[in-house]
Amino acid sequence: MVHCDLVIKGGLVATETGVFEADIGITNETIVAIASELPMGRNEIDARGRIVTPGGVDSHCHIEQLAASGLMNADTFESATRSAALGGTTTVIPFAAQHVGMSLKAVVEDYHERAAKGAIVDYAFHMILADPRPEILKDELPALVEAGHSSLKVFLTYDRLRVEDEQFLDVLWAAREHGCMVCVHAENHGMISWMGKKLIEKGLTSPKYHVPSHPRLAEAEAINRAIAMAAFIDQPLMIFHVSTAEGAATIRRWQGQGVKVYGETCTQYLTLTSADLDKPGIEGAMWICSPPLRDPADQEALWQALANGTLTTISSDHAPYRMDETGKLAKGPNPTFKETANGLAGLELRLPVLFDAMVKKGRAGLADFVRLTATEPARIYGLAPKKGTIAIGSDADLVIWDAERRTKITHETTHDDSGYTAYAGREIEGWPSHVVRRGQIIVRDGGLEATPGSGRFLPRPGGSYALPTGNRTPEVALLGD
Ligand code: DUC
Ligand code: ZN
Ligand code: ZN
Repeated sequence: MVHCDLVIKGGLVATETGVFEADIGITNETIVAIASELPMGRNEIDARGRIVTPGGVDSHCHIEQLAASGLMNADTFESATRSAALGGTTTVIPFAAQHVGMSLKAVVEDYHERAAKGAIVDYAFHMILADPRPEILKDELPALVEAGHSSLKVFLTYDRLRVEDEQFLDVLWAAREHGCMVCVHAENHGMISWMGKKLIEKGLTSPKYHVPSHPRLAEAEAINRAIAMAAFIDQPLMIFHVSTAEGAATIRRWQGQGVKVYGETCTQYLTLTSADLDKPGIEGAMWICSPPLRDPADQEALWQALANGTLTTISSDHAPYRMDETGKLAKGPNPTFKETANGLAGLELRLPVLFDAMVKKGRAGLADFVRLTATEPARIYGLAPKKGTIAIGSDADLVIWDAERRTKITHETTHDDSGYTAYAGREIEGWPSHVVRRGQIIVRDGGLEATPGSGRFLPRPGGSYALPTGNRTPEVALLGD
């Protein structure tokens, strides 16, 4: 009789297509059997009465990333992925962020070195292109895609990061040639910049004014423009961090015309609102992120957009900054909203907060939770079926949930290095008791057992996903391939 390295006994196994009771057998880091009664394994976890989901795939998070302002975010690969693992996420896609003048190749090498040293969970990188000059697109990009870096992000806003429309077209064109996914931060730069200046001139500088400084229409306008350009070239596009009802409706309209455009939203847009920024003094700065938190009506629209397939992933957009001079208060103890670093920590709490909202409070089912937090992100970014699902042949990345455990979230209960959590005070039900990464138990009864550097890079070949539809506009077709 063949004994597996590890057997997860008798759990309620959840996949995107259904939920069933089974044993899961694991050998050599891989799921090798799923059956109602497997022979005893060399190791076992008793999961009777527990839910078993695929390890989370967080396809948008910023780790050990240098901002254009020169500010380093609060986490190293070790602290960020420690918090990810404790919250049930076993795969992350952070960024390798180029700034103007830099070699993209050197940037990617640098992030590789940092991740190899610190990462506890498996990882790939999206490359941020802030300076898509011809030699980067022609000489550096092809080799990087060949090495497995087949997704990239561009910004349509922010000084020193944003690309102009013509540069964006260059990026879309190169991505199409090399088979890359393109992700975009879609907000109208002029509207944000103009509105920010006007608010500050009027003395409206406290954290809550960050919200109107990123007008809702700035998001819808830039999403529409970005999709129009991607449709013009016939290049698949991911709209990151959709925060408004109008943004989601814009994506849906283009999807209805057959354009290959995907949409992501994040935990915070579904579970926090702009009211969180309206606190005395500078406290509201803890909730400053971009796009900003919105209204309950937007939350409702985003849930609906997830239910009808307009949006297909929920990421954390983990972007941690401490509430001190190394982070949000780098410009002094009382900065204007414009001078405050944008971002929240979220790697650890993404799955527990969503499990509570979707599975326990009934916003969606367990299968939807799995699809939106693991299976779809893995599929969209070329990691499926190795990651994001429970199936024979897939990596044995699993979370065993104590679905009844109640947790009162406090600043002290999280394990990243930002020093606070935007979800403090919330009581949630359900928490990962065990987390398995490639067959190894990395979290046991809530305690971490993995070593930094044990996470592995996941190369993703260009042209293996994110394929064009073949419907280029006649104008662009004149240019040949
Ligand atoms: N965009 C992101 O994707 N993350 C953090 C801040 C931002 O503007
Ligand atoms: Zn962004
Ligand atoms: Zn982000």
